[in-house]
Amino acid sequence: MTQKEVALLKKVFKKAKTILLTTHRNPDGDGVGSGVGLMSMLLKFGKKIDFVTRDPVPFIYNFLPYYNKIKKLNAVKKKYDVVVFLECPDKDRNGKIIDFKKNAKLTVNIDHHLGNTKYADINIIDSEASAVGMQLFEFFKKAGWKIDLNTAIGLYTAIITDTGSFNFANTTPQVHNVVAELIEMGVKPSFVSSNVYATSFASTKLMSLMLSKIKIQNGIGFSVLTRKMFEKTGAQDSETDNFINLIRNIRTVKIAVLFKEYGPKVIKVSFRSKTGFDVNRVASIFDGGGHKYAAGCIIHKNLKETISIVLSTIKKQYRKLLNQ
Ligand SMILES: [Mn+2]
Repeated sequence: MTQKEVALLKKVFKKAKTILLTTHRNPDGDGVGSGVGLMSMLLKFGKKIDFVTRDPVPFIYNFLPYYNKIKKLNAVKKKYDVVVFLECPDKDRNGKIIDFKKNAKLTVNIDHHLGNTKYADINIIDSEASAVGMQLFEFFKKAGWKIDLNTAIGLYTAIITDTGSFNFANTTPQVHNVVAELIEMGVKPSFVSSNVYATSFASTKLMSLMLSKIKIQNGIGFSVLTRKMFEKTGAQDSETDNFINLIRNIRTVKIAVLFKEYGPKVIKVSFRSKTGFDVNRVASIFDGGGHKYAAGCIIHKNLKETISIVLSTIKKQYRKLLNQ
């Protein structure tokens, strides 16, 4: 984050009286943790803060400060001095709950996705940042704002979830330095992990069904989560965020794909890859996106057609690399 960006953000937050925070649909640890971290910081400055999401915040984050204050809304009614979009690569990713004209005097977009469309008045985009939590940490430090324990817990949660507990390719020396500071501030890693990685019995049953359906073709490992499997086990969609990593972990898998059936002809496709395979490129072909090693898209075909078109697209893109 440049000094200019820091100075601008500082000025915007100082001036605002009412601030709305939001993140993308199906909120994840980076969106929620960053939101909570920023909320805690801005509350100390006496700002009036609302934090809203289109979908419910997963139960695993209920240990986070202000968890009960995050509101699930279909549409925002009030007008705020500033609306901050965290982790939203495009205008509609928050679930279209904000009308740019009616709800915001000024909009701020803080994100690290490749291909962010820079839709806000102020766009702080850093695709090199490992998490939005990392961007906020940098901002607070450069702004000279003291990070309290509540903010530290939020940022730590953002960073461990987006780096897969320091396992993914975005785990940099900076990540470890920042996390070391957050732990020095009082964050207890075991407390955060025991919440974030706790599962329900239902989701474990769903996981076992998903695992039993894994297939591997030319280094592409894939599986499905059908409506039937959700109904049979009673697991929640929000409990399946980590499932794809179990496919990716298989030694012979180079690209992992998980097909999640949201409804008839609504298939959410998630991609994870290892070095050399840019899955953002594949997801972009289907109007999705994300990061180099983690991306996703939604395809409006039935499950069988979706699997076939996605696999053939990946094979076409990476024929040579996959056969190595
Ligand atoms: Mn993120």
